Amino acid sequence: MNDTAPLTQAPQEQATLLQAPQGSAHAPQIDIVLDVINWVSLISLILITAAMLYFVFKYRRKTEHDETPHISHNLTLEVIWSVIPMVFLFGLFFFGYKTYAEINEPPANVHGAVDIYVTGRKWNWDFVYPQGGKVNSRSSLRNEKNTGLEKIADLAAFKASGKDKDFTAGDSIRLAGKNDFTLTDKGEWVKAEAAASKKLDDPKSSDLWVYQKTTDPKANYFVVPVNTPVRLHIKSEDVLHSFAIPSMRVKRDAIPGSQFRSTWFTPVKEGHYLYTCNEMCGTDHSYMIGYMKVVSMADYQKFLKDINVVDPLVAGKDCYKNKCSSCHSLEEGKKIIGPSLFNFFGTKHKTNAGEVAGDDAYMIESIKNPTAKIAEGFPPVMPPIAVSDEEMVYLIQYLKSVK
Ligand code: HEC
Ligand SMILES: [Cu+2]
Repeated sequence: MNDTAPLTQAPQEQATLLQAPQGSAHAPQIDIVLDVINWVSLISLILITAAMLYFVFKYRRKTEHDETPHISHNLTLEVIWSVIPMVFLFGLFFFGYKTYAEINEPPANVHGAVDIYVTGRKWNWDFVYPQGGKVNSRSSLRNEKNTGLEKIADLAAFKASGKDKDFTAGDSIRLAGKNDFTLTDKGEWVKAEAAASKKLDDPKSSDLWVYQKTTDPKANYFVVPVNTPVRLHIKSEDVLHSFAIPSMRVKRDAIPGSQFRSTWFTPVKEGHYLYTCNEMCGTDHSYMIGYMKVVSMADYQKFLKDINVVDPLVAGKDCYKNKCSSCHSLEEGKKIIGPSLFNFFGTKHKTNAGEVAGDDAYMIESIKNPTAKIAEGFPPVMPPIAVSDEEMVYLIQYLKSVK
């Protein structure tokens, strides 16, 4: 994987005036529906407007004594103009709905599919890989090696570091607290209006930083392999967000709570593709952006190794031992304070809210909001347990692996 390849060198198809490039296998299907709707709308608009203008002219009142003729209705005409568009619109609906349903309900068993857990918060995204490791829309590596932030005290030190060569006219930096500078087209750093450099400001930091350009894809990419089905499982930690990759023609709301919403696509071309938050979620909503990098399978494996600083099953086991094992055994039928979690997944569980399937959603709900449903025959004593999204992915994998 060539980390340093600038955006412009990526084999990225150009967007047209109306549409982002078709980056996923299902993109053409969606675009056909969209094109049909657009063309039909445009042609209808022209025909209806033309007919209207013609009739306005033809049937205008010609003398003071013109009387409007009495016309009640014409059954044949009315049936024709109702039924033909109806058949057409139903066809369009089914065609669109089929694709919509397909991409929002990823099948569970797709051979070789890649799963990524996407969590939005104000105002960045986490991408957790079940193989272990995480990428954030702010930093490309889990251990924050590559946050794009570096402490630099003043302009002289900044220039001495040679970092200024990476910036082009219009870019801003923040040095030593409130000292903001913008690069002019004459190549000079001038003191900037605070508002102008706001876009490169990290709300969490009052320290001495210089920021890498936010357009640098390596500062905020997540990586997927080409020609492989990718399942995204999306959720929010705080407010409503919406995760969208226009070129892949996918978009799914990120909803706070225990439920991951899924979507899937198969990227068909290597390159960089912009992702965005499509829900107005607060001040820095528009900076919840970054790039998805589509690479070869070999490069993808290499990327996984780069970010894989934990073994998911070991991390999952640690989480279980530290946070659950005092109340839940993993032996069949062995109760401690709560029920055994052996074979939790795939079986049904009796609760005060009826029978519930043992799936990821019920597991996450049990941990975050234990009193939502109480297991039959047990006291409602389980406290809500702080388990981060990343831990959750590992914990669930571990619990599934215990047989
Ligand atoms: C202080 C004890 C305690 C701890 C710690 C605890 N639980 Fe529980 N848990 C319970 C009790 C008691 C119940 C049954 C009552 C209920 O459903 O709330 C329960 C219920 C559950 C259920 C629902 C089981 C079913 O069959 O319906 C799940 C799933 C669960 N816990 C998972 C976990 C996980 C995972 C952890 C660790 C992150 C954990 N619990 C930590 C006490 C605990
Ligand atoms: Cu958002």
